[in-house]
Amino acid sequence: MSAVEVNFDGLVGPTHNYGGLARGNLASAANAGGPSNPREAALQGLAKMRRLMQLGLTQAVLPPHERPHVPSLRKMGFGGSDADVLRMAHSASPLLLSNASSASAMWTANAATVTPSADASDGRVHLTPANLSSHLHRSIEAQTTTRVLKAIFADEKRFAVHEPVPFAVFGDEGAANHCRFAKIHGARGIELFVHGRSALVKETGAFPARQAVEASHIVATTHTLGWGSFMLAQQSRKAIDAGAFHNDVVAVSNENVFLCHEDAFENRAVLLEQLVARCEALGFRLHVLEAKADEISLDEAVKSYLFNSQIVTLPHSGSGGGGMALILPHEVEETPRAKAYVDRVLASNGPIREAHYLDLRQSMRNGGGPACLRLRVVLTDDELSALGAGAILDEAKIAALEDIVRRNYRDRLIVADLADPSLLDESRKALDEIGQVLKLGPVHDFQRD
Ligand code: SUG
Repeated sequence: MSAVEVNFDGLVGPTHNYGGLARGNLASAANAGGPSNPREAALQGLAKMRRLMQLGLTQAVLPPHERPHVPSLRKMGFGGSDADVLRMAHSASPLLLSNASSASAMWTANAATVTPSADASDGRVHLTPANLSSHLHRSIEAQTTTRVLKAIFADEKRFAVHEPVPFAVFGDEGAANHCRFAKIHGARGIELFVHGRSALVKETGAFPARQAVEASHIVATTHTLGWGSFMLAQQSRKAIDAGAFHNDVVAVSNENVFLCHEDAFENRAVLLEQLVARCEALGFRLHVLEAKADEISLDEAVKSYLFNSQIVTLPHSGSGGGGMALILPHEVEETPRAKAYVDRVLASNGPIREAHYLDLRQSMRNGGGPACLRLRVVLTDDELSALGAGAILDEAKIAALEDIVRRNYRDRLIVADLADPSLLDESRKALDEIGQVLKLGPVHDFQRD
């Protein structure tokens, strides 16, 4: 079946800030409390979307969420007007307000896990919004994400948008811990669900392992994947403790290509052997482009975000036979051994032929690279034309979003600004305008009251 991969990037929100909230995410910790530039952040993200469109790819966007999230603060017992809620939350605990104010929904690799219809036994596209229960500031994303996905993937004959994984103890971080391999996007593939721990076993290690194997299993079975269509793998403790809080910091796949670090997984040799065999059974050879630990250390991988690149199949060369491009952050160019690795991949005459380096520094400072910023959804032509809302981008929509950002977003924000009621008003105005461009309907709580 012919199908394309659509990247749904998260639009950076008007309150993008550096709260230092994410444990095990070294960039988030290093930049805690520093000033952010939401306008620049959003424009950098939109420039990436435009660049992918210029490469001939189908690009879509998901909206920012309301932040500070007043309904969450009200649930915590703060009352009165919205301005009162902000003021009281700030004086009670700036950290609490900060948790209700992260623009983290921008990293849509954590919005959901997606199974294309080619893999699912019931022939539908399945989406499970991530519960993100490992961190308070992210756990409040699931409800709005579910509404947004239901607005876009509304046609229940073709799409199934499930509820997030139940039981907070079963932490699910979405597609950041999910890889898919197939001869071409539209063919039946094998899906790899990566976890860091079992929710039933006491954790050890410097940093939390966010994804529970129980959550991965629930998502795989809910998506009607039969035993032959998915595998489970464990992130290595070494990688998590080096700052790979999601597997997409040390591994990325596209069709028949797997780019990963040697220390990404526990039992790596067995995993790779089984994966190669499964791909062979589906009729294609898997190209494993593994970076050895002595070529690139885990520290260099985490610092540069080499493996958080996007690998995209370029339409002009047709899927499967080659012609892929890497979309990388500038930080890779600035890390000599990571850049040398990319150059070797390009020179190897394999499927990856091009590398594009982009400036995503505002997002990178919070630990979000190119791959974090996008949710991949493989869609057939029929599914593409059945999408609700107007999330698929064209040049006019990108220009309209840039205009909204330039008019409404601030160019400097520090955590103390989050208590400012006028920031909330500005943000809601921007969200209303974005919703109109994307024809989303009332997905935010403030639009539904
Ligand atoms: O969950 N950072 C995010 C970055 C997510 C990146 N996504 C993927 N790897 N797919 C996180 O750690 C920091 C927010 C703050 O500190 O204010 C944050 O949540």
